[in-house]
Amino acid sequence: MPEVALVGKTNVGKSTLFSALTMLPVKIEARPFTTIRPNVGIAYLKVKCVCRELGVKDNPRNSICRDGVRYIPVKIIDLAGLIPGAHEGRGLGNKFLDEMREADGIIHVVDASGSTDAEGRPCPPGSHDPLLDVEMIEREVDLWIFGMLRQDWAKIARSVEHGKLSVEEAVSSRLSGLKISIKHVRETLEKLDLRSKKLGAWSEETLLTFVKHLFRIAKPFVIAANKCDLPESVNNVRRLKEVYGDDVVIPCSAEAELALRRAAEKGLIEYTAGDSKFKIANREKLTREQLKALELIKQRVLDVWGSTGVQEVLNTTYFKRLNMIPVYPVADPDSLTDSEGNVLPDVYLVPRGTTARELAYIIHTELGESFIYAIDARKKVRLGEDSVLNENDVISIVAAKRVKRK
Ligand SMILES: Nc1nc2c(ncn2[C@@H]2O[C@H](COP(=O)(O)OP(=O)(O)O)[C@@H](O)[C@H]2O)c(=O)[nH]1
Ligand SMILES: [Mg+2]
Repeated sequence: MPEVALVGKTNVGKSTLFSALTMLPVKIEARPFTTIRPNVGIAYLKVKCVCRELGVKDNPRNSICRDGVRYIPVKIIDLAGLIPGAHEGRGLGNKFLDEMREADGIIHVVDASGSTDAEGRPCPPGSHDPLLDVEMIEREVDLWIFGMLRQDWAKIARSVEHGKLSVEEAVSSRLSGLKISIKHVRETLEKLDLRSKKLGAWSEETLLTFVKHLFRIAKPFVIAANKCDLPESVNNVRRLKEVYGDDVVIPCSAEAELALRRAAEKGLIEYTAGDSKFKIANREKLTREQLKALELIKQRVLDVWGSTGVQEVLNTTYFKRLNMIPVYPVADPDSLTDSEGNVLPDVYLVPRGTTARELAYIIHTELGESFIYAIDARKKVRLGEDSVLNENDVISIVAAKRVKRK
């Protein structure tokens, strides 16, 4: 399952965001995916399902479909708060960095209202600059990886010079626990024009620059500009966007989202994650305080920002930053079912650019190995192994071996 990590300073709202994201987005009878550990849970991407367009009633197995909306589970980890010096093991530094290893992408949570100081202590809104926090976290992570590589650099350089390994192989194998691949290393070397330079001749500065770029390529991040319900956040969201861009900075209010999901769960309001409004379902059941709190969420969050931003944080991470697309593998291209008759059972997130054969490999190694061709179930045409898949493709793989889905 894809995995994303919440990183940030203490008290910026990581746990609140984690709670909001791991609440079920819709009511269902049996919860198919449960919390794994207290700080590891399941969150849901929200996409338009292909069921309505194809005129079928689906029975999802690896995801949930409600009212034509597909909810795709992803693993989410709430990491311990990071503080300056973490890369040297200060605070929970090492545990933190260890838990981040597996993540495909990172949600960097900052307190956009500026009401927590550099060490994560509460301070008056507007008195701390959240841009400094983004820089602090980036520095800690960069120095940590830098430390790992520098320690072994002479050894890595030798194995390349003796022709045992390519640069990509040597560097990525040292960082393999971090899900940093040969492709990521190659892209970074090319970007920085470092191909022709002998590893033994790299300065420490070159190595640090390399690490910075490598990490950003291997682990794309979004900045969740949290506490946007506080007016002091408006200016900071603008400043963050100026530096990191509109596709990276997503204003959000984790507290508002959590309150709305809880009220919806109790049947007090009608609301689904990502909506721009909610409807009061049962005014008599709400206390005066609850009504006031809901009114404030409307005025300070929904009317100002268009939504709480929480669903957008997750969707942006996968669809804009990690550049994933949803595709729907089926066994039978006519009935759109798996071998047990479930209609549109699965949705897979794959990197944009994935080919038909690569999808077969993702589903099952044997399916990839014995791949003959694929069928685009919508157009009823054959696809060769190198055909690049499109968003929302419904694909049936024809292979020499029949394999059961994982
Ligand atoms: N105003 C406001 N406060 C928030 C928001 N999200 C979290 N908080 C508050 O910030 C404090 C720290 O939250 P927490 O989730 O424990 O932060 P963590 O240390 O990063 O996990 C708590 O008092 C939360 O109620 C938000 O969206 N708006
Ligand atoms: Mg926390």
